[in-house]
Amino acid sequence: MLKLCGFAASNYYNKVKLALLEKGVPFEEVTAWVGETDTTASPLGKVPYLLTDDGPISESTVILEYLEQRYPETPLLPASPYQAAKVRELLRYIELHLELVARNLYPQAFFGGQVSDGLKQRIRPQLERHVAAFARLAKFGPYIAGEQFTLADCAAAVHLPLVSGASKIIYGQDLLAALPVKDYLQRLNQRPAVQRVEAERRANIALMMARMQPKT
Ligand SMILES: N[C@@H](CCC(=O)N[C@@H](CS)C(=O)NCC(=O)O)C(=O)O
Repeated sequence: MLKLCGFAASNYYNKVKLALLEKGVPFEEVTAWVGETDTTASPLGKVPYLLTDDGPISESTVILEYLEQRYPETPLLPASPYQAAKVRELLRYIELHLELVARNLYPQAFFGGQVSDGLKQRIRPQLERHVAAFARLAKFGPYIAGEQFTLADCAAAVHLPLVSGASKIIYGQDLLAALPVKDYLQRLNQRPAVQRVEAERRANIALMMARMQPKT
């Protein structure tokens, strides 16, 4: 049985969890908080990582690709090499050009920390440019890459709400507001797998916050 290691408040963890649920691949969840991970499985100590019969794998998108190859039933990539590349392109844009840039804002937006005004000013134009580029690729028709639910939706479902939320909190403006992201996320939320991931995420956030409180 596959073991997905990490914690359910993590968006990277949830991207993989959503793919596993959508594909109907059986798996167990093993809680590994940051600082408590197995560095032989995830050398940088990041989550998620996956334990397979052949050994461990780290890096969420590498895990997604492994799952596609290892469990080809219920594919989350189109059969056409070109269309599959377009899904991977969108997935990369979401992770690299939206999530990783917006992530600079998360310490203040979500974790009670502070981000310098200089950093906020540098991130905003970058994020605006990346959102405009993402808008040229995203289809929302009805899924992010077109007619099929794909790996790019697994990424969009977990990363886009944080990009919206962080920009709204830090800049007073949701930088994704011009795109039909809200309707799209509502559509995704009708899927049982997305509902489960979201419910377990909320429950785990409460647990994570309680762990972060200084002990008196
Ligand atoms: N590129 C990694 C990023 C994973 C990641 O940053 N996970 C966060 C939790 S959401 C983490 O483990 N942070 C702790 C750290 O970076 O040391 C992936 O795609 O799996």
